[in-house]
Amino acid sequence: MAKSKVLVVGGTGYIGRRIVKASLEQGYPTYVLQRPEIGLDVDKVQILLSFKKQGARLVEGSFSDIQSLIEVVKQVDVVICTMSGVHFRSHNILLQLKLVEAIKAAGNVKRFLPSEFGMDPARMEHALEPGRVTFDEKMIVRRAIEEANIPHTYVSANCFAGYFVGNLCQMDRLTPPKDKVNIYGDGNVKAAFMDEDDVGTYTIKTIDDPRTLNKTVFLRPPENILSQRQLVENWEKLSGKKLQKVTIPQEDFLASMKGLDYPSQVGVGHFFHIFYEGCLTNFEIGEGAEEASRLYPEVRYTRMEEFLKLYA
Ligand code: GFR
Repeated sequence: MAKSKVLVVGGTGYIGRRIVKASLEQGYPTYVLQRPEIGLDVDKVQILLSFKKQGARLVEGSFSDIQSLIEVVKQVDVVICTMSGVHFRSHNILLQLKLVEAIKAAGNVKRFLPSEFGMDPARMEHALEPGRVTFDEKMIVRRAIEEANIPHTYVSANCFAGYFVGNLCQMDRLTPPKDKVNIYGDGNVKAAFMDEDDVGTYTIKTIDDPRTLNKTVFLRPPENILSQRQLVENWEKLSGKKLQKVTIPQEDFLASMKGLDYPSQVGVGHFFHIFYEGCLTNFEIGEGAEEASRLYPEVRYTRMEEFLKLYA
């Protein structure tokens, strides 16, 4: 069977570029959407050109021209969208409704992976304001996909290591703190962490796999289920230096939301659900879902101990 042709929408972004890389590495004919809105963003243009050099095909289309999207979608079998839903970058989750419309009109797409790659929004009905907007919007997109009967896979990638591990889960930085580390509650709640390249690898593994059709695939490999304290201990071993631990009680953490700008309030809500409530690990992966490392035991996923070495 010939390999599916894969289109990545959002291919220059933080996760999209790992997915393009994985698609090329795994030998898929890879198409990357090139939007005129890229304008003078020279970094994005150069990323696109480097993909082209590696064998990807750049295809032009705009979200303000549905016909152009339909023409692009008609050329491929699989569509993966990685449009950002992180508020301090950009948040365009609902723009995907246009893409859903185009996929529906084109009628040829065998699998659509919308922009998810975080917590499972179906499990976040109770989420706090204002952060819940992320999940509410992802659910609106899911509903549109399912109403249009589009074959799909939802990838729940949990915590990207670059945002959560390098900084030992601190919200004001992306590198390890030097002296003091804020610990959320007792610090023993388990979360799940993923190297971003592994997110790309597993995502591409799912696209031609009948076992993942119309399912949620959780990227939650057993050795990457860790508490914040385990991450901190890991770093202390690597750096040879003990950090001062400052316990943040739940009430204080939630109160800290007041007065912050909107993107930070969204972030506090998400961190609350992850590190106090344990929303990434307080359930079994059951009916209608799969876990990636069980499906693809051949993938040697990055352990966080190894990931943290980059920062030493
Ligand atoms: C883990 O799942 C998710 C994470 C998700 O489903 C949706 C969004 C996220 C966000 C996090 C919280 O908003 O992705 C990155 C992270 C963004 C963030 C990091 C926000 C505020 C911060 O101060 C921050 O510090 C590193």
